[in-house]
Amino acid sequence: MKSEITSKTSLTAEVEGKLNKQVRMEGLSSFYYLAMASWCETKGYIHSAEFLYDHADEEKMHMLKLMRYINEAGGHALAPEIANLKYEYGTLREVFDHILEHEIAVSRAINNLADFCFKEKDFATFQFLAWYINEQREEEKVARRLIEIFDIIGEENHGIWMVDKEIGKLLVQLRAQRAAEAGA
Ligand code: OFO
Repeated sequence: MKSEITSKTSLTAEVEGKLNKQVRMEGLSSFYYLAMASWCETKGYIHSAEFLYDHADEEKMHMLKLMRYINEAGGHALAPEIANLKYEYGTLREVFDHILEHEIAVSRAINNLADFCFKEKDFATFQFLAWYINEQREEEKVARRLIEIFDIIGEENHGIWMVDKEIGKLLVQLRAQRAAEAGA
């Protein structure tokens, strides 16, 4: 149980509320990716499915990192409610177009959050968010690369199967990069 002194926090209610909003966005992201992974798997796009299942785990990690920060700072992280998922897609390309749009929206949300924390002089949270700013830059880069794969190979004839394979190769590269960063 928290004593009066340990329950004191420098986290303002407003910052806590906004961080919890971001927790929800990351949780939703994880489930968006899961829904897309499952759709891909049912259509036989096994490499894309693997890529998206992997990314669902990444998003869950983003959510947990925020939750742990809120609680450590004396706030209360709220596990998000998940609703209104999209389960059907017309094409594989539609899935990846959706991802780029979504990641751009997440980057904007993180930037607005960081801007708010800076103006509030909550420099600890501002500094904590630097990790997310870098992560979003990386995620947008990957999302653009995925779209390039479609544009370069094309989707006609066996093109879509090659696209799926290339997405699998990109996942191998990203996992190697992550392993290298973790070992650094
Ligand atoms: Fe959490 O980075 Fe994507 O959404």
